Amino acid sequence: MYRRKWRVYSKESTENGELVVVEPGLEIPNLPIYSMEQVSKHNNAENGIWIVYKAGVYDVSQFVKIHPGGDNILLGAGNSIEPFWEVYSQHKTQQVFELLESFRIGNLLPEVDIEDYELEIDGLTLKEPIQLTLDQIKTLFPKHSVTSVVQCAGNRRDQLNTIKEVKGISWGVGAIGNAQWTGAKLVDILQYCGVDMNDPSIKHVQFEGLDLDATSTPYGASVPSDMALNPMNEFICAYEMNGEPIPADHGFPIRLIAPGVVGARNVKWLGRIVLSDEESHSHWQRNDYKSFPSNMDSATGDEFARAHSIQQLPIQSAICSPKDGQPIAVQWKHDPQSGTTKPFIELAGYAWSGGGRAVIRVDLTTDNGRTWHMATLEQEPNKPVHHTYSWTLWKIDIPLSVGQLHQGNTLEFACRAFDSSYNAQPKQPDEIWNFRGLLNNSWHRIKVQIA
Ligand code: HEM
Ligand SMILES: Nc1nc2c(c(=O)[nH]1)N[C@H]1C(S)=C(S)[C@@H](COP(=O)(O)O)O[C@H]1N2
Ligand SMILES: [Mo]
Repeated sequence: MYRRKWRVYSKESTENGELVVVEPGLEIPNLPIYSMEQVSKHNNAENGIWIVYKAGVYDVSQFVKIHPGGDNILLGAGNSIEPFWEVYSQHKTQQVFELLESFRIGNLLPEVDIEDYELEIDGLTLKEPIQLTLDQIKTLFPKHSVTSVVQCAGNRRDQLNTIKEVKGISWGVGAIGNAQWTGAKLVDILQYCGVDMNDPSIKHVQFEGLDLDATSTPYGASVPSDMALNPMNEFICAYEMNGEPIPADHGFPIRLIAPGVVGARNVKWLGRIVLSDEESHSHWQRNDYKSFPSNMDSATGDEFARAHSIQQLPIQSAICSPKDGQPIAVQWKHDPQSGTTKPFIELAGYAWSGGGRAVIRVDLTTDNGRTWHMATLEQEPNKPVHHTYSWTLWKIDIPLSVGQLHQGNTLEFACRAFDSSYNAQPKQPDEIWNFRGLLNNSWHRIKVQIA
């Protein structure tokens, strides 16, 4: 461990540095205040590496070189590390908290003032807009939890980029997350406000974020009302993510969770809900998040207007371990059939489908689809097969032959999944290519070398 003299900012700490309990990320009076925007610029060696934990801002530029978890720490560079520490929970110890506080440089500017926060509900069948405070949302309605994936339509865009350049961040397999979200059901809120949910003029439910884009327009999205207002679909105005207040980056204090629907409609920092006969006018609803044939390198306003907005996503799967290009160590295990030990390699990843369709099978191939091995699935129990919104984690031990084991030998794996409607993933990405690089759900392929 890193023995150094801690400067401990805990309320309980004493003058001589002997401490009782360190609670990390508390606001400390009189430290400099930084906005998330300022922090985000410190995400590289040149500007230094800052991270955020709760209300704390930390400069970890020196520590990143000796971090026991290696480069993983850079996932949080210029950003909040809270979601990562939920996963790598070995950080939640007094020693790590002390270490963290020793890098403290400031407090985070609270982006949304909870005292002033209001959610406005407006539009068709309402006489006038209605405002709810955070407290009302938390207390007036039953608390409902749903485990739901938020996946960007651009997840796995990197593969489309290798075919022909696409516009957008070149995401690998990581533009997806799965969490338990807790909050008030959208239908309960609307009912309380007096919305007539059976009125046929309501065709879309629009959602607005509190964040403004470069043109000072709020982020906006909409979902067709038959989807959003069906209680079986479990749309919620969430105030908790994995049992904690939602981290700032993921939508504090309220986020719309639209289970089974593309990430872009899961509006963070939710400020307004509008019942309407038309889709949101936001750029992201009308002129983006739509797919076109691969011969088109752009689309006109008319072409965008005619194209269908991405809502429920198609069946997706990916291999997360080992990583593409990573050298791998072969493992050996006892084979009860032959009574000998045999070589194998362990693969693991995720699978998920939109619209609530559960994953029913994940297959792996080592011979480009001639033969398949079925993976073991880890699934959320007790959810109806057409109302499952969590991802499925899968793993598999793939047997190798002794002839494959020589050092430097390259092995190629691909995975594909099926959902409860037996929707399948396309074999090739070129069938999917579109100029924004959206909806890539072709077989996920990795190449690894025997170490
Ligand atoms: C995005 C943020 C971070 C990620 C993803 C991350 C990831 C990891 C991983 C994967 C390990 C396990 C390494 C192993 O067991 O071989 C680890 C260990 C560790 N990390 Fe981090 N880390 C992050 C941020 C930080 C920060 C900011 C600190 C500084 C306080 C820190 C301190 C440590 C320490 C002390 C250990 C060793 C814990 C132990 O004794 O088991 N990490 N980290
Ligand atoms: N208010 C607001 N909500 C938003 C966005 C945004 O920019 N502003 N981005 C959307 C997009 S495109 C995605 S993929 C997800 C990402 O969610 P995450 O940051 O929790 O992973 O948030 C969605 N909700
Ligand atoms: Mo996205």
